[in-house]
Amino acid sequence: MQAVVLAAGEGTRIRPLSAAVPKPMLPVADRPMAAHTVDAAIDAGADEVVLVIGYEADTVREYFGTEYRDVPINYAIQEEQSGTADAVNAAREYIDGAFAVLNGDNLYDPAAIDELFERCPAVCAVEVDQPQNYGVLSTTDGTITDIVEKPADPPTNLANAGAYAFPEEARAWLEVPASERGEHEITDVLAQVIDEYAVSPVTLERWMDVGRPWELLEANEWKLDTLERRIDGEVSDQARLEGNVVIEEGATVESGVVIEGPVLVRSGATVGPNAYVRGATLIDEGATVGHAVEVKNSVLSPGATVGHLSYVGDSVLGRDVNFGAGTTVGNLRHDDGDIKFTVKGDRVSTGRRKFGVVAGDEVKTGINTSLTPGLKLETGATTHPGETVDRDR
Ligand code: TTP
Repeated sequence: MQAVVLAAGEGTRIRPLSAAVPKPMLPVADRPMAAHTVDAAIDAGADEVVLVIGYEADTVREYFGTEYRDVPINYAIQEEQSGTADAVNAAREYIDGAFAVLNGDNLYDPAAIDELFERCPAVCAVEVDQPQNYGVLSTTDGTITDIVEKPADPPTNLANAGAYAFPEEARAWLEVPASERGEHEITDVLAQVIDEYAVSPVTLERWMDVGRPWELLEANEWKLDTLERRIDGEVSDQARLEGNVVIEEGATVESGVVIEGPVLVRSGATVGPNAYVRGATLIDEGATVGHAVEVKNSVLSPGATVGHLSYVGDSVLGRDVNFGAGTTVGNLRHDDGDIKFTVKGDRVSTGRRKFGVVAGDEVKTGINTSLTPGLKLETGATTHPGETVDRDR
């Protein structure tokens, strides 16, 4: 079966992290997010992958190339993001048999993708508490009979998880009219497949749709925890590594460092001396965690530097960020309330008691900067020495 993976989106809700990298290429543990999806498809037996690309397309092309894990990769360009059916339609020239459609910004449990491929025509479903916020699937005798978008009175608690295995005939059904919100939706293609075929639901044990910055942290919490302990880098005898810790070849951990997994330190990164890293943290390629720095439950993108005497908790730091000595991130409100964050101009709850800051690429903080919880620093933003920053900039 062929797999069409949608990766044309910018990810406007995850800005500024998507300023130079499309959301599906943001790091989740040891790979870009979309690579988890492509790997799951290949493990399930995909013999060709078509990546639908658009925003910052070259980043995707450079990573996957024309062959990835011995499977041919093709690219379809979606010029304008006018919906998921339109995205799959952009890949139509490559489709010549049954095909799967997966989202490059979703994380699926890989066993379910195996089952999806086996049971084609099939769709992945996930049990949710509030089905009225999703596309809801109705089933009779183990077959899907209907899909309704965001129903006020949901017939089941089975939400559509956006992973489909379609018969070849569906290739001719990709040109659907625009929906009420003006997009050509893949769910309208699914509705036709449901009319013509017995479509099986495949229940996912675990699934994530990564849309907003704190969901990138949660994606890393999930996938870092699946890594097996491996120490290939240079680690001082005076360092202590506990639990699920991966130190890649070419990474350095100096003396006095304590790391409590799950933590991944990627090639070219350095930690220490005397640093404390804990709780689902990714220190990506070439990043630096220096002397007397504590990093907890965070993502440090390639080249990010937290050089000295700083605290970073529950935060995402973009590429080549530089935190000056003494930069301290607040990640908890005194009233213990959920931390809010600005998404496309609106303050929304992250649902998290602990959340720090999101710093776009090349942000630089002056020495002794204090950053309040839920702060967004745009690409290239700077702070003065000694400043307390409590408004996005
Ligand atoms: P979304 O998460 O709805 O869109 P997005 O990725 O652009 O993010 P945001 O809403 O924050 O701007 O998209 C779901 C998936 O489908 C994702 O993998 C991107 C992909 N997609 C396309 O490839 N083309 C499209 O026209 C649309 C709407 C989505």
